Amino acid sequence: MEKIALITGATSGIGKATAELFAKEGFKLVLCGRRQHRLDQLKDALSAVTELVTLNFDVRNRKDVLNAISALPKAFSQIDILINNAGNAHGLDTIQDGSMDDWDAMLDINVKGLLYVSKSIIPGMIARKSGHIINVGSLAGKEVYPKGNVYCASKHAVDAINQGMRKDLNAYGIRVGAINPGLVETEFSDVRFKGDRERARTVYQGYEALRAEDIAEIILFVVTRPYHVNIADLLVLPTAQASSTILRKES
Ligand code: NDP
Ligand code: 8X3
Repeated sequence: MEKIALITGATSGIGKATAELFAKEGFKLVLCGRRQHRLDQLKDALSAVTELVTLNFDVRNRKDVLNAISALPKAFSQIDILINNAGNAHGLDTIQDGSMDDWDAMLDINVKGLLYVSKSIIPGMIARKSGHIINVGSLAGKEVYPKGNVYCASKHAVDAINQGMRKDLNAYGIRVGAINPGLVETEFSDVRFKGDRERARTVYQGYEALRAEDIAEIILFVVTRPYHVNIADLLVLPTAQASSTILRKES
């Protein structure tokens, strides 16, 4: 039987690339996001390739998260693979200049949203004593860079939650692991810089950033290992990037 994967943040970037690759590999999909037109486009594009349903909810709204996931049609209700990917940075400011709205967004989406989605799916995995959770963290969950303060805090929280889930779910045979990318060229910087495309573009200029497809391939590798293999924590960087602050640019 095909495995069922639920992917949050499937409307763009890493989540979208993962949805497209997983569809090709024959996974049944539950694709989540807020932009309905993007969910519709995904449905149109991927329905010919695999069976899928889309769910529209904001991960910040715990009632909507629980309602949407608990109302999944029976054929999609037993999630085998949860990919906790939805998230973003909002702003890049010193702690003294940071906006409280940006702080709320990052902590509510990247941390609490990930928890709400997980809480909706883990009970079923426990009952079936099977499942695999992939948490998309970041290099920002391993290091703190200037002006990264709260985004880095949110991804350090994902790192802690990843470790905590692995320990708490060990008794049930559920695999838990994190993928922590460095710079990936997606809509991430458009969101961080609130639609300032010029500023967003400069983040990826002068070197070869990771592509969303690179991370999707790694996620596919992680979930297709034999059951006794759990890839617990991966850091994936562009070759040009050695750390949050060391980036070799050609120009
Ligand atoms: P994108 O901005 O391209 O994608 C973000 C996805 O998250 C979108 O599908 C968006 O969908 C969804 N999302 C955002 N906010 C919410 C919300 N409140 N409720 C539901 N869904 C939401 O960025 P990436 O693909 O780059 O980011 C994916 C993950 O990878 C994030 O967790 C990010 O922190 C992490 N990451 C990214 C890196 C990078 O350099 N790009 C590096 C390291 C980690 P919609 O707007 O439709 O809701
Ligand atoms: C995204 C990578 O370096 O912009 O998590 O924080 S970075």
